[in-house]
Amino acid sequence: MTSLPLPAHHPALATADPELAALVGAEERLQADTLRLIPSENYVSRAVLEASGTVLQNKYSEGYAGRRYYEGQQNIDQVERLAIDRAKALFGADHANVQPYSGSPANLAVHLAFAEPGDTVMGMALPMGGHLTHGWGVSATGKWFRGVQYGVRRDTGLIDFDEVRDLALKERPRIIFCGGTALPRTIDFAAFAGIAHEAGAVLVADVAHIAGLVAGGAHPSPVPHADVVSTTTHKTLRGPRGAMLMCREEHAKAVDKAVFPGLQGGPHNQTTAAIAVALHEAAQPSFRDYAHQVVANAKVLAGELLTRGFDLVSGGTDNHLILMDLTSRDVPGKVAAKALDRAGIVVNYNTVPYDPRKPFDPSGIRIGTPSLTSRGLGTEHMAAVADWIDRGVTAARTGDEPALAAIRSEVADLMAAHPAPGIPA
Ligand code: DSN
Repeated sequence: MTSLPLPAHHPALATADPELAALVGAEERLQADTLRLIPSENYVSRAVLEASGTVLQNKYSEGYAGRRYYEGQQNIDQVERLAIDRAKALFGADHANVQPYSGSPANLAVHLAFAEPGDTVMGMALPMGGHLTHGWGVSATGKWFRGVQYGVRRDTGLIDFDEVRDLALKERPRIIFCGGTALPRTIDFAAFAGIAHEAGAVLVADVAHIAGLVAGGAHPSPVPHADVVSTTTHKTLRGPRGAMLMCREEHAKAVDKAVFPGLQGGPHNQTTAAIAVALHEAAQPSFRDYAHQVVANAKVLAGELLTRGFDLVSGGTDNHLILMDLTSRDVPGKVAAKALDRAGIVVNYNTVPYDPRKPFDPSGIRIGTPSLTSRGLGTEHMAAVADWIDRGVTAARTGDEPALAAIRSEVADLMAAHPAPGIPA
C-alpha cells in the first residue's frame, strides 16, 4: 500500500497515516487521469476543499444561529448565516436551511415536516428516473409513508402530465415530488405546481442534479413554483457533499423543526462553510458560463452519440445528463460500464424506463458533462468523447481489452492537457 505515491500537499496526513494518505493520493490520480462522466459528480475548487477541512469540524452547534444549545458560537453563527444568505440570494428563496447532511436526510425531513407516517406521498418511480427518497418502496420514505409513483411515457420517454394529474387527484398525496436522478429533460415546475395546487399537495422540487444549472441560469428555476426546493450541494452546484432545503416563508418553521430537532443533531459546520464558499463561487459570472457550457456540451455529445447509432432515452437531452439504452448494441449496461472504466471513462450503469432487466444488471448507462466541463472541455471535444464511448461499448461486447487500453491512453492524454480543479499536479 505504501508503495503508492504520497500526496505532498497533505504532509501531516502523509506522516501520521501513510497508508491512508497513499489511498487519497491514488484517488487524486484516478480523478485526474480519467474522464469522469457520472452526471452527479464534479470537481470542487481548492477553496471548497480547504473550507471543508477546517477546525469548524471541532464544534458542536445544535440549533440555529442565535438559538444554539452549546456556547462558543461566535464564528459558527456567522458561517451559517453567510451560507443561508448566499443561498437565498443565489436562488431567490425566502428561506434556506443549510444543515441537512445530504439529499436523503433532506428529503426525509421534508416528509417529517409535511406528512404523518402512513400518509400518501407521490414521486417519480426510481426505475423511471426518480429518487429512492421520493416514496420508493425500499426506502424509509416508501416504508413509513404510502408512496405512489408516476413515470414517463413508453413512446417518448417524457413525463405524461395527464397521468400525473389523474394520479394526484385520485390519491390526494400530502406531498408531490418532482425531479430525480436520470431525467434528461427540462422539468416543467409550473405544470407540477398546478397539479399540486389542484390536489392540495405540497410541491417539493428536488433539484439535486440541476441546482448548478438553475443557479447559472441554464435551467428554469423551481423557486417561483415549488413550496419547497430540496437539493444536494455537490453535483452541478460544485460544492461539498451536503444539502439544502429552501422554501417559502410560511414553511420555514416546519422545515427547520424537521431538520433539527426532528431528524438530525449537530450540523457539520465544516460542510456549511464549504457550502458558503461554493455558493459564493456560483454567484460569479464565470459560473454562468460553466452552467451553460455543461448544457451545450451535453447537447453536442448527445448529437454525436445519436450519429453513432446509440438509443438515448427521450431522444436527447436538455440538461447535463444523457441516459443511454444499450439494448440495440447487445451489451448490458453493467458490462459496458465496467469496460469503459477499464478504458478510463467512468460512468454508471442505470435502468432505463420500462427496463426488462434488473436494477443491478440493467440495460443502460447514465452519463453527464459537469465534470468534464469543470476541466475546461468544450463542444469541440465531444466527438472524441462519443467516439471513445462507441469504441468502448463495442470492445465491451467483443471482449477487446487492447482496444480498451488504447482508449485509456488517449483519454489520459486529453485529461493531462486539462488539469482537474482542486487537484494539485
Ligand atoms: N446518487 C445520486 C445520483 O447519482 O444521482 C442520487 O442521489
